[in-house]
Amino acid sequence: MTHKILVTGALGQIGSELTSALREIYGVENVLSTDIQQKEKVDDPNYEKLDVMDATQISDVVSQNKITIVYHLAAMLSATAEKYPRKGWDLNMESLLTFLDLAKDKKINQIYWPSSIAIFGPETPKQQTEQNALAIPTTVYGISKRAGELWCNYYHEKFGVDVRSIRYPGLISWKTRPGGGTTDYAVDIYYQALEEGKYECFLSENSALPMMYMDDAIRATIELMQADADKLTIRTSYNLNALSFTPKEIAAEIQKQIPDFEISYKPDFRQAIADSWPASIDDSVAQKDWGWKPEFDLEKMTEAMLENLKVKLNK
Ligand code: NAD
Ligand code: AKB
Repeated sequence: MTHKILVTGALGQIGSELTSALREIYGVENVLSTDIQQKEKVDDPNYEKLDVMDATQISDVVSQNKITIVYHLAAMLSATAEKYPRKGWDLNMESLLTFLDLAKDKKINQIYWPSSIAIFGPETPKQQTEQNALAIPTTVYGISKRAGELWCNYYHEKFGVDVRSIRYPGLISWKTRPGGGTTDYAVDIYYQALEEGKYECFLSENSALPMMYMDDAIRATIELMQADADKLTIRTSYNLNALSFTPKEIAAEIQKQIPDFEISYKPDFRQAIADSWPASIDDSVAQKDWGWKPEFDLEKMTEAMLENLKVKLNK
């Protein structure tokens, strides 16, 4: 059977790269990218404007295009959701429930929905945070992701919905800039290192957070979606590990290639968000269930980021 795939939030940091990766596997014609932008403004032969707050429009797009699998990425991230709590909750929750209901009614076969390390809170053990560690999030984003995970599990248990999820750490990429997250500093720092030779970080020098290079995240997503359903023991969302570093450590890695690069620190409201999250993640369940293994460490990622950004920025 040919898969017909819908990606929401496809113009975002993950969506832009996931759409290309899915199209390499399934063909451009079988992967419909959607986002809130007008069609005329988007250079993509298989794109449609789709507001995920519009359940009727979603249902129409799914039936008109005979969609079988949805990668639902549209969301509001941690820093922005702290500014617009109610809007963040509505966007992150309503849209997920719309897709879960479509799967319950057998209109689609499979859903991918990303969660985040943000589901954990200040009471969670910080180091090597386990799959089922205490998760009492204190951000709107974290609350919405934790609630979403529990809804996914509920729809799976109660209605047999095949919904799969990963708790991504902060994702680092060079193709599309991130939008409104607390881990965005770890992308901005590479741009500023090349463009300005210095960076003022909005987190303090020793704030360790779990992170991952985008290539690993895309591979993990596709591997999870292609895994045998009977191997999956987690239907909330899988912990996934790759890297853990502080602003000071990433700066030192950049200085290996740009010796004059300077970093300074001016923590803002995002510091409290970062302080409530784990510093590193235990992903032994994902390793055991579907063989997850990251490929990029801090050194390899920094080489890839600087090399690709030099070309992109003409440096
Ligand atoms: P992003 O902010 O880069 O992209 C989100 C996209 O959603 C944007 O293109 C935006 O235009 C679109 N969007 C917003 N409102 C919409 C609406 N009403 N209808 C349709 N589209 C709408 O986000 P991202 O970093 O690509 O994240 C994608 C998913 O992955 C989110 O669920 C996010 O919580 C999750 N996640 C991301 C990271 C990360 O580091 N990037 C980490 C953990 C989890
Ligand atoms: C954010 O910082 O909000 C995201 C995330 C870790 O979910 N990058």
